[in-house]
Amino acid sequence: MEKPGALVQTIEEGERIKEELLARYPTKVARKRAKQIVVARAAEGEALPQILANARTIPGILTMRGCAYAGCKGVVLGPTRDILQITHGPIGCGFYSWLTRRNQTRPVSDADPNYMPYALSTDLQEEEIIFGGEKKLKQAIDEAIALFHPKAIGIFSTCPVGLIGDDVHAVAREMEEKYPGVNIFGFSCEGYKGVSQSAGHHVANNKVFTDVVGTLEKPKRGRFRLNILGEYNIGGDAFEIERLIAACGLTLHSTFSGNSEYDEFASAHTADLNAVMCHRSINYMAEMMEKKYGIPWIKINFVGAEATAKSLRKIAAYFGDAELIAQVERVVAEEMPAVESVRAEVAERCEGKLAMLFVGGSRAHHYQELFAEMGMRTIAAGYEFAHRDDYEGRQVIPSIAVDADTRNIEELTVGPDAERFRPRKTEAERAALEERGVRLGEYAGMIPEMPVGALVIDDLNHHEAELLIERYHPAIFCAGIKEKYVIQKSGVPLKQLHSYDYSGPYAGFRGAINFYREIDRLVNTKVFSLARAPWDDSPELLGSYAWS
Ligand code: CFM
Repeated sequence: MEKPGALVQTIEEGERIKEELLARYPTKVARKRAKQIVVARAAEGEALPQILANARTIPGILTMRGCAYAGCKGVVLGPTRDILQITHGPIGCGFYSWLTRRNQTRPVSDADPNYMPYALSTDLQEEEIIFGGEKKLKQAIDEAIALFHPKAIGIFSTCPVGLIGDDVHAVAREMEEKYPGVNIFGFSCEGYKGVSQSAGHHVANNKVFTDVVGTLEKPKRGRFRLNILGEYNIGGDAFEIERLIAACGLTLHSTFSGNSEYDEFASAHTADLNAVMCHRSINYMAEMMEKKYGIPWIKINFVGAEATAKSLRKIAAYFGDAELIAQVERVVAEEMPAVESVRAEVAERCEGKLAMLFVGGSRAHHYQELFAEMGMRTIAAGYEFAHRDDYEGRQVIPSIAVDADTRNIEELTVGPDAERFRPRKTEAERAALEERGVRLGEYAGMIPEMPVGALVIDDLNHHEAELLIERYHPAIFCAGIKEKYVIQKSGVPLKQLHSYDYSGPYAGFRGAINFYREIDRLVNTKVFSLARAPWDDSPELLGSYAWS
């Protein structure tokens, strides 16, 4: 496996490509983009480069980003099956956030509710945009309760709702009085609320924390009880993770929010550890739960076989039980041979090939592990919307400038709960864990783990993607559906790392095997290099109208 610090190209070469990427921009645009593109340096010795992130996209640039509503409704709440989710807005927002991410769920029994196959929306029309949509929202809630009898309803605001001034929180309160048995809460996640999806994550975290977590005292049984935060069960990832967690003898109390249900969120404060997978989307929840209930968090990653083994060991080390530690070793030893044999086979064909990863907020980091295991090298990577801490590590948080866009999102003041605050580890225990390499509340970010010379590009755009492909001809480009066909027309296969195209799981040991095989197929087929884009042959299409 390629170690961080290995050279993928010289720093000077990286800097040269950066200059090229900037060359076409007007001066002011180039000045801003220059801060959003850095060349990875050695992890030790040299200081990490500082990157500009979570800043507004320059108007006119074709960004890969989505909106705050997508981050709140689609991402954080979307994968939970028994919170009835009503999109307050025009129909398109509800429709396009409806399972396009391929998040899956598995109710415990057929009798258990699963609302994920439904897309509920108030379908706002011109009349409501002019005269207000609150009445229609109340009607929608009446109707939804009569049909589904849910425990909880989430209302998600779209752009026009904010513009016309509908108060979804007042509606939620009023309807909760009418239906005292139903927990109804609204999210101010209007699409324009922040510079990207990231704002929606924060809005979602806040509301779930204040209105759901801690409302139910129903701890699951087990000696080693943890929550997994920031895992969303894309392509069945959560099922593989659940299999491993159970095999190790751990009790998964709740996942935020892959394959999850309302009661698990509501009683999540009773668990003893939060294991954070996607730092970007859910670190707020981890921090707030620690402050209020005393639950520490650790960063884990189940993408990559090595990373999975490392994460299971880290969890076991946190609980510190000898039998648990031994059981994790048994599980790793059982799982690894199958992984290793496929890995060795594909590495022969994939060794040295180049990958580029441009995904939202954590996969551009996590999936580098899988490529490295296959002997592939990451030449360029970046997040659509992550923050500086996801690039450089959490130690930079105090130095991140707070701008107007950030201030737009409420920052909750959280203190210890009068009755339920219970530090799970003493200061001495925390220090002992640190000594053994289990760092609580810590995430070192993507850049320190990247090969030296690789390009790190925040909020990549269309022009830059095309230029990168021209310069490097990577064996594979990882991004999403908006990029997929444009990239493939240039002869480079694109793997969707949001929805996984049509496959998965990719997490855990079995997921790693799936990924090795899929990538091997993609990078070793000739089909993409044989394809010619229509504009290669006829750069200009001429047509004529005929009248009769
Ligand atoms: Fe976290 Fe995600 Fe991601 Fe994300 Fe997303 Fe996603 Fe993503 Mo698409 S929560 S930041 S907002 S790991 S939907 S499951 S793949 S952009 S890299």
